[in-house]
Amino acid sequence: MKVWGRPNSINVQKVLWCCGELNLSPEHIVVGGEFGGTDDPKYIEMNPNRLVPTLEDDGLSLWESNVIVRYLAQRYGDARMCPVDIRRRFDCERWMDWQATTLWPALRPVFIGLIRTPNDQRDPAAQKKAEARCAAVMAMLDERLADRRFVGGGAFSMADIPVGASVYRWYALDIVHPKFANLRRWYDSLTERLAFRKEVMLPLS
Ligand SMILES: N[C@@H](CCC(=O)N[C@@H](CS)C(=O)NCC(=O)O)C(=O)O
Repeated sequence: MKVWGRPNSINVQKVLWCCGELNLSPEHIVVGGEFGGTDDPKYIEMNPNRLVPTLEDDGLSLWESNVIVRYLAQRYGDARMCPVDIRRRFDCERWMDWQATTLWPALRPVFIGLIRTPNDQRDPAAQKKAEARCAAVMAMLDERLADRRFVGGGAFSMADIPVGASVYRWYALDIVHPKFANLRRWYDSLTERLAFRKEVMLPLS
């Protein structure tokens, strides 16, 4: 098994964290961003998006980080990691799609504005607006976690991975974080997981 992608990419982090949870030890090939490699014809054959991550497993090439997490959880995980019951399964799926379509689009501008934008090019008004939008989205997650230990229910599952990698970034940013007791309790529990610490809790860059 091979995972292609630079370690500071949130989408690569999801995949490496998932591998850690499943006790898988893929070969990790660092490509993308300053490392290049994503425009090589061989890479484009695996991933025509020219983005990271890409997974190679058993003759299969997969891209789209949340799809890779689903694949790994179903193929190598148990019924907690990837629920068999169709309603529980799709409850998890929904939160994984929510991360890609709602949470990350809200958080990304805050992250880019503070971590990847030089001081003299920052737009404080846009930044403030983005932070407020992000807090509103986090409030929804806080509510979801009011009566659940984890995003998918009582046990850690694939649903925690995309959302957890995003929430690490949010807490790691130097912004005002409204007090969300449920979210914080869940997040603190993630910080006790070895693979989360190793693959996700890295300095932001
Ligand atoms: N929806 C895709 C997005 C992939 C993506 O945007 N990856 C970024 C890094 S987070 C990327 O490849 N950027 C260009 C690069 O690193 O060369 C996924 O979830 O895998």
